[in-house]
Amino acid sequence: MRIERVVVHRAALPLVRPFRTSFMVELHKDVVLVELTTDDGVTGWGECVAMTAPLYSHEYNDGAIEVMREFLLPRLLGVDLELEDVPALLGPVRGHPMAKGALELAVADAALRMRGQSFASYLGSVRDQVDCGVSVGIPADDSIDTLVAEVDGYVAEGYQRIKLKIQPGWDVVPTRVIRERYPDVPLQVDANQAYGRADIEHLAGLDEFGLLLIEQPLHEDDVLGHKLMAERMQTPMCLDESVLSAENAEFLIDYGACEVVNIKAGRVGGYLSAKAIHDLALARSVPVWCGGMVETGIGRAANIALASLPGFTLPGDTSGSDRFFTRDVTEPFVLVDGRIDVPTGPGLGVAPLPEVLEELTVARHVLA
Ligand code: OSB
Ligand code: MG
Repeated sequence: MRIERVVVHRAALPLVRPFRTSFMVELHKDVVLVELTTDDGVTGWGECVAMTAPLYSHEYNDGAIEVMREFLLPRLLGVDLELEDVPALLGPVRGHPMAKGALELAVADAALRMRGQSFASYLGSVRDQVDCGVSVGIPADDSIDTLVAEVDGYVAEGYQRIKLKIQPGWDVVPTRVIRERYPDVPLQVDANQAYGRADIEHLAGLDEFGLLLIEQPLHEDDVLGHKLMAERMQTPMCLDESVLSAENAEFLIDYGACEVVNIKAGRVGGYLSAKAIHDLALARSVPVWCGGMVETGIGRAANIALASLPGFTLPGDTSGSDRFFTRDVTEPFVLVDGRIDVPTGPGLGVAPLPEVLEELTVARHVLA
């Protein structure tokens, strides 16, 4: 296939409630969707999971669009393209995994629609539904009551695992409250790098709650700190921001800094790289789960397909569309009995609803 046209759609999706982490408060999801058309007239969609500002990682949406236009797309245009060639073609451009991943996903959707194959089947899916967890932000009003009400709602909806966002001053106490209220619910915490090595003893206080894992407590570069903390704590050490490729995942695991991997395709340059990390972890019996970046139905469809691979043995941040949005840009993904059906249609199996996209779009960029 050859790429004929690429349009980026930027939309602002209101969130059902503010999403607060140790690094930011999000009120609207800043959506970047890539629409790619091939010489056969087939359309593929991808989603860039960067945010407005470079606070989770170095990428941000204005920069990602610029990098796609100036440096990435020119490497794909005019080439008779196979999906599997995309990582090598984009490889010479250093970094910018989320921008690369968005283009790779649009190529994958188009290529698989042409073949009539679902993304899940292409990746090596072994299940028709995936077990779903939910990521619970820090309450905007710092109130335990607000947290409890939100968690009560998710437990009642059937989520199979709760992840609490933590930060200094919001860690052991809220975790204890939720653990005492729900003694058996699978529970984990995510700090998004908010702590330092001096906090290891304090965070070891989380061990009494029988958590599934603690996610990215220290700076992404502090590999030794994560290893020391993994040795000090019983709670398994899970890395998110530190894991950037299959090569560094292998190092982090073998070094002893990473006992569980949060796999996010955007963070590692796309779904082919995500699958390589899955394969490596599976070979080493390291559990993985599918992370999320508050995706619309486009990225959510791809994540649910990824989460249906055999090594994804822990519930992911693959919540229903209504966890974040009153109206998704695609048909919504709906939680049933704590699970979501893996899309079976060709490619991603979903596409933006034209009227919804039209209504929510704030800017359009024709890149090619
Ligand atoms: O660290 O996992 C994270 C959302 C935005 C940026 C980083 C993270 C998150 C989440 C998951 O916690 C959100 C989701 O359910 O999509
Ligand atoms: Mg995380």
